[in-house]
Amino acid sequence: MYKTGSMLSSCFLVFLSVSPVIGYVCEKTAQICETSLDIEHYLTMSSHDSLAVYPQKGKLYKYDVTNTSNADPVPKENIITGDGWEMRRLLVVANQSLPGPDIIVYEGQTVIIHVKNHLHSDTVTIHWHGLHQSGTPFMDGVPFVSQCPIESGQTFTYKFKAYPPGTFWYHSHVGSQRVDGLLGAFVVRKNEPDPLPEHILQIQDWNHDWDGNMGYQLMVYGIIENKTKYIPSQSLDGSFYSLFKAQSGLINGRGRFYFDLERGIHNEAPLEVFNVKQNTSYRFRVINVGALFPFRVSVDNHMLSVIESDGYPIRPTLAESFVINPGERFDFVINANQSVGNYWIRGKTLEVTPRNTIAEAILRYDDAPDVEPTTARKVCTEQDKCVVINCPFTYFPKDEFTECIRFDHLRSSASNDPAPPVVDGKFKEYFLNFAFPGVTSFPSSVNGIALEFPTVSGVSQPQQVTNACKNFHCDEQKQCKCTNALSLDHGDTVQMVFLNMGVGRGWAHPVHMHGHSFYVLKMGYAVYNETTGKFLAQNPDIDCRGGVPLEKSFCNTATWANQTWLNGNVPDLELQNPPRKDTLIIPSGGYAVIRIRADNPGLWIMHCHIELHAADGMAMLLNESFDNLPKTPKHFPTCGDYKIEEEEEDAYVDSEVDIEETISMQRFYVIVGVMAAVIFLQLLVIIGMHFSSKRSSSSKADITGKTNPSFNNYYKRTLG
Ligand SMILES: [Cu+2]
Repeated sequence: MYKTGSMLSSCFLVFLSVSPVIGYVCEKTAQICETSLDIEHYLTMSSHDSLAVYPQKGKLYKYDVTNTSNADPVPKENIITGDGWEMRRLLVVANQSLPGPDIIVYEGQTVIIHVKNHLHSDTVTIHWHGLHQSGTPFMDGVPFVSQCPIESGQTFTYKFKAYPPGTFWYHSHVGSQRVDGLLGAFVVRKNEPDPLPEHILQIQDWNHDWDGNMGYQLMVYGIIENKTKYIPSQSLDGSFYSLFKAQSGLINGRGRFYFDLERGIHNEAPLEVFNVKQNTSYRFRVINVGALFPFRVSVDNHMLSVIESDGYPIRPTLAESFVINPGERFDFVINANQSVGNYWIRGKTLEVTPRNTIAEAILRYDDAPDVEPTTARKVCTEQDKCVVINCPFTYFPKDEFTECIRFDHLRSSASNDPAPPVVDGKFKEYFLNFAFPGVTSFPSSVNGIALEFPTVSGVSQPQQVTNACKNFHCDEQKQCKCTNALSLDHGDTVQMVFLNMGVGRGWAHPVHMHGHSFYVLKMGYAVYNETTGKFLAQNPDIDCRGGVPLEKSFCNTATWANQTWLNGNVPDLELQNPPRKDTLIIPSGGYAVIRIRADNPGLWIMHCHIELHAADGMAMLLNESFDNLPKTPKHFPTCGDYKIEEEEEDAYVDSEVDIEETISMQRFYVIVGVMAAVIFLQLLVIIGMHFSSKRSSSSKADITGKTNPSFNNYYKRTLG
């Protein structure tokens, strides 16, 4: 059914050395890389052969095995374990695996991926997170923005250029379907000689009971368990996490459920193992594919040299650990310079109360025994402090002897990639507040506006987009729900100030922009207590306005407190070596100044990458260079609402009359026909009687009438 043949022969499928997933690696010299993703429902802790399995001592056994000492374990490669919870959970996955197959291609190749929706009842789309889709905005995989959703049974073929090089991933962009497991790594390798050997590490929070839709409903209506309301946990700085309840953490789809984290009692589910050779350096490509929680990632006994984020290089920075938020990627290098053995790879959320969640995997040196590590995490002391990259706040509590290198402290290592400059008449600045402003209700929004998605493919059916915000009265202290789009003119330098301020702050948001990797010029953080690290006040650089005191302001129409900072005159902008990102954490009470050059015509969504916030409306569209939109491919699918308008209703009623008339005419003809038939039969009877009276004097041949002109004439007169 798919065009495989010569295309696929230029590529090959491999078992990646560490991953249980069959991945796709395109041959370096190929121009076209073609593969497919089959989207299906699937269950954790089961396979077609074993039906259901349970974990014990890092192995899996078929459900009916009662004595594991004389039974063969079930190979874990074919089983999505999640956290090993035996009650199976419904997933939506690609190619029956979690994460889905790694897709690895080289810079500049043309990628063709056939996505077939085998789900019985849900639509899908696949977004290629971090790829710019220059010239192909209709391949960005966002339902009702870049395409119509792929319906059950349909196949949609994505085709785009692999650019830029770096660590990316793919995931569903439909509702909160990503939480159900439809995700995987997408790596664009550089065409460079002798790259380091590499591993892909996908980390995520995990709830073994709920699918994405259930999680969303519980966010809206509250999580009540055992007649007790679930209280969101808090970060070190006092900001809150949302209502996705993580029971466990996974690395490459594997984790274990801790019955008692303090005492280390868990369900013995198998973990992911990364194999390394002693005295060799490895590149780890780390992706947070989770729903909500940031993870602090470390490797026991090994320092990490962080070299890249979101596909763009940063000056190598040594650290004990780094923090990675949903949607972000960090690449680090480690040198396997310790004694041969097993070492814990740890991911830990930044929750302080009332719980925290850990993800674990094993770094195993060649020739080390197949046992679990017994290593311990680095102890941070006054003399030997731990350094953490990408803190979403400024200080750890003083007694933790841990120092932050925030993202705004990092610099690009690219030699010639300065920020787009301010050009007279071609510079625009926007203040965008990602928050939950409100008095009685607190919708996820940007500047108080929750995004209402179009009901058509926005990029290819732009004239049919209704509910544009210009038809609504959105304002300083109001909430709105509409199709919120910011129009960007071609070639402009666009400076955006992402905020997390006003009455709706209190939760940090990882903001993701499609179609671009923006330049991070400056970040402003909240004011904190330097000893405890706790939040004191929001950053004073921003004037939230709104005509009300700050503690009541929705911060929907913010500006610089110092008006001389307008027109690109913000002090201390890093213009020469700004690092680039497509996903950046905006801490509660803080801001980030970013720039893009509007050189990629398209309709791009920009949203919080916390799944439930995005699904609830914390998103907006960038309508970039509308006049220069690339032409959509021939026969590109269209979709939309169907509503009966007033005139059409009349037409519908008229057509009903027509139908009735048609029916009555048909009845008339039937009645006439029946009457004619009756008359004809009566005539036949009369003629029959006439002929039978003559039969004695004429031949049999006359019965046909052929030789009897009087019969023929009579016949003609009657029915002619
Ligand atoms: Cu958010």
